[in-house]
Amino acid sequence: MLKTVTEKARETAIIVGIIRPDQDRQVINEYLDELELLADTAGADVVERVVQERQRLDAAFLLGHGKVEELANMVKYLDADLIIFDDDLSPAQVKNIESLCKTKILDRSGLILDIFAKNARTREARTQVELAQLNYMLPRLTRQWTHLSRQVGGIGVRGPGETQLEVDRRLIRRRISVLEKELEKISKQRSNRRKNRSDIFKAALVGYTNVGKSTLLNALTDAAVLVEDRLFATLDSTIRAVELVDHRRILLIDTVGFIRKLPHHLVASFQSTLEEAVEADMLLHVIDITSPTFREQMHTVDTVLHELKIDNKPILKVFNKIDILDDRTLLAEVKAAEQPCVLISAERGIFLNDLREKLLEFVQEQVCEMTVLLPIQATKIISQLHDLADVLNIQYKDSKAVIDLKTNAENQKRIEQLIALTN
Ligand SMILES: Nc1nc2c(ncn2[C@@H]2O[C@H](COP(=O)(O)OP(=O)(O)OP(=O)(O)O)[C@@H](O)[C@H]2O)c(=O)[nH]1
Ligand SMILES: [Mg+2]
Repeated sequence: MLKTVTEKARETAIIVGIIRPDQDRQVINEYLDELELLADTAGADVVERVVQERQRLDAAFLLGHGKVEELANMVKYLDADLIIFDDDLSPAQVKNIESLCKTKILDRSGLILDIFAKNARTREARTQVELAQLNYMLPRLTRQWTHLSRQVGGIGVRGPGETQLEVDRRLIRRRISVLEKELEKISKQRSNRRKNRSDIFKAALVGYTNVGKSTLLNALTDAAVLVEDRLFATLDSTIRAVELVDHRRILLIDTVGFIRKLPHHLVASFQSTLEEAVEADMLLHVIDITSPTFREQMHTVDTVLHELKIDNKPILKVFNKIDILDDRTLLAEVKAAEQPCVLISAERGIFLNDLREKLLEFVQEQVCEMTVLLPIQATKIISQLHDLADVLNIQYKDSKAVIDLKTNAENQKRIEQLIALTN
């Protein structure tokens, strides 16, 4: 039967999960719920879910050979456009399953990359996604990509005695290095912009995808950031000023969301967007308390923060969406176990003042004023102080420089170390 164009715009997918001996079926089903949401975001409707219990993963097919044959029949029967695996597939597994099932095969990482590519709007986001995609593609390059050099214009790109595959690899590597240089440039521009606002306190919104980070930014500021019940609506960082209860203004930064099994290349490429979080004075870890897997989501976020080496910053946990929470006992439980935290609804504007007050406490604790005494000759250290703090005043007395500074707790430690060097 012919499909109409609108029907064809969305693809149909079968999703596949594996239960290892140490895992339970319910957890795998929650992973598959999330995979289904990812598929939906990418533009595919899931028509079948396949779960297999396995002692160990098959090197050639991931699943048992019989199960893959079953999948092949299912593809025919359901006219599926693709099969998506929750587990990572090796390039060989993709090839083997593809040749048996005669349809597109994707794993979770590939799917996430696809969504990122679809949602990337700015030059920076696009560059980052393309870089991640090429890094993902490189080891998976097989004959199917051999059209690449023709696209670029075959003449002049083919070296003597090279196979098509080698040419493609070389083209990709060359493109990767162009993109890396481009990102370096963007990152420098960003860091210059950041220097201009270095004296203002900054808090970054971090958290699992779809928990309400952008909704919270919109609720606290006049930002009109896109909010969607889709994964990875935000790929760029947006910065806005927020007024606290004492009318002090701080900056709030919206960032890209995290997810379980975030592809490694993606985290690396998004370093430049996430630099805003790296430079922040504190983090607001936003959590969707209504998600059945919110504890695991928190753990995923902690792991990524650790990878980015920013888990040492002060963190305020913000439990969101309490307006639709059925299990009210959870509120007391979380309050007792997860301090410092606030429980809010960003969408309904519930308890946002609690959040503003808590933020102020963090700011007051973080912003410290200090006076340091240095020998006048220590000009190098004095100039370094300008990078680490706001220099409020310098006076020279008895061959000493007396310097009043305003800084944050982290830089205060560094300044103390610098001063210790002069003694
Ligand atoms: N009921 C309820 N829904 C909320 C609340 N906050 C956000 N949402 C909904 O949650 C969904 C995701 O919100 P976003 O603000 O886009 O989430 P995000 O964390 O920025 O997501 P990404 O940028 O995609 O990672 C949207 O459908 C919002 O309307 C809340 O307090 N209560
Ligand atoms: Mg967002």
